[in-house]
Amino acid sequence: MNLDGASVLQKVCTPRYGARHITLIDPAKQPPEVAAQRAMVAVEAGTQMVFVGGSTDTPDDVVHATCLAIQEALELRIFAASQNPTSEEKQWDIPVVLFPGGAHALSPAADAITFMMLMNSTKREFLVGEQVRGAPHLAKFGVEALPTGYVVCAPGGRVGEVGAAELIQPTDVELVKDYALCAKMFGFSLLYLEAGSGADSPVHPDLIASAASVDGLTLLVGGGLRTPEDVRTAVKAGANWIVTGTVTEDASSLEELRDRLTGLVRACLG
Ligand code: 1GP
Repeated sequence: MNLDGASVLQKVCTPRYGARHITLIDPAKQPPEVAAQRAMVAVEAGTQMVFVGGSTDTPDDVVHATCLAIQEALELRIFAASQNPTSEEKQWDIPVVLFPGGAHALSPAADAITFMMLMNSTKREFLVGEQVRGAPHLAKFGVEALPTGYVVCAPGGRVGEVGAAELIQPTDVELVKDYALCAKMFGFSLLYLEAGSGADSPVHPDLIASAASVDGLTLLVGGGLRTPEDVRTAVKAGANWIVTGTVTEDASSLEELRDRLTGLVRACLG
């Protein structure tokens, strides 16, 4: 959704106190209508952006159906809020952003895409190959590209394996800073430090702090963040956005999801 006409990039990069929360919805993990219900609960709990993506092999039509279902649910909530003087339409003005595993997972129904270079991949495909294949589709769709340096840190999980990443280890504090500098010099606005979905341990706070010492980048951190304490540690180290996915997928009910996300969103304030 985009009510005020500002670009998604402007919204993402405007500094805020503490960090903001992103709910990652993997279209492969539930039908579109369930994805939309989960996204609405997430927004009620205070999440500020929805990422759609994650798996490496989800086809376009599944990604598109999920984006559409989420956008339609947001539109309905905006309409309902516009009819109710005590409700805020702005609460539902939430960007739906593609977080693709490759050029196959795109949708014109998204507001933007994290247009990523997997900077520590050893394969051309993830440095620039998939991006070259995806760019003409995105240009045709008019989906806004958010230029993003994506750096996979240990343990790295499936994205580390599939993306053939030379994983950043917890002690590689200088190296991660060099990646951040490099991202800035390429003109990327966002830097995403990823430990891998479902990781046993999140990105080490020393790595986050080192990357955050490079100014001019908006820092996203995700992978293995499950508890409010995990989130507070990442925020104190300098994360601007916290991404969580698994806690949404494995919640046993929408109520449990609401409780979990409320705790994580609060923790984003430090
Ligand atoms: C994956 O960083 C995200 O790209 C989210 O990770 O599923 O571990 O929350 P989790």
